[in-house]
Amino acid sequence: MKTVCVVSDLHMFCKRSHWEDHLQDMDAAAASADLFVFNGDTVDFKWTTLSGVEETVEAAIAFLGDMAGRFPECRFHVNLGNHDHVQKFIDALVELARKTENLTWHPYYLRVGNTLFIHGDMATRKMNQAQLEVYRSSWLHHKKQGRMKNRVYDAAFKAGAHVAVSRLAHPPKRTLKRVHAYIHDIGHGKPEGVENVYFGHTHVAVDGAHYRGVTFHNGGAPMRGMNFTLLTLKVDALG
Ligand SMILES: [Mn+2]
Repeated sequence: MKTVCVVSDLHMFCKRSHWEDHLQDMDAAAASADLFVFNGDTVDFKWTTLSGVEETVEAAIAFLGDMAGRFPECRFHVNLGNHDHVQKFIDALVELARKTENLTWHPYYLRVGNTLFIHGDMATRKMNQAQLEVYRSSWLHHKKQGRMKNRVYDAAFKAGAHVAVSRLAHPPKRTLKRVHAYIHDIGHGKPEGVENVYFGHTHVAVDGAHYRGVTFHNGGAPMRGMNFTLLTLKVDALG
């Protein structure tokens, strides 16, 4: 059996994320895991507090390269989410993966034995793979949002609006229905041997919910008022 740690929606460099509070736990997990999955929206290019996309790419690549370097016994995998499906980041990831033996990335998913890791954008709007690709393409050249807009969002965030919005936008049953439909579309459903799905995106934690023979997990997000957990699991195969 191999040990896998999965973390989603860190939203690094977004002021509203407390991602830095979890760095020690992430190090501890990486020290004992065989595989560490960043499950999308690891980096927030839309709400970055750094000067822009370039500086954010640089900081994100430095962070990932540093982790992979410090834990050579662990394999790192980066799935993209909507917030980090950004062309300049993709270009830099290609280069990082080329020179980093224990790091891989994929825009959409990672399958390991009976377990599938996906970001989960299709929970917000029903999307098959073709529709998800169209949606993601709209993020490729997304610009960092301006300071005024960010301040307005900060104020709404302090009032807890994000908690209400996330829960309203993602009723548990509909979320599972949409994610379930998507994994069938990409050929990684129960008929193809998938029993566990780890996703994120909604920021709403899901602790082993069963839907049509598949078990769904979501570790939440490190935002105020939301639950956040580094999830650890065992798998019987490392593909
Ligand atoms: Mn997302």
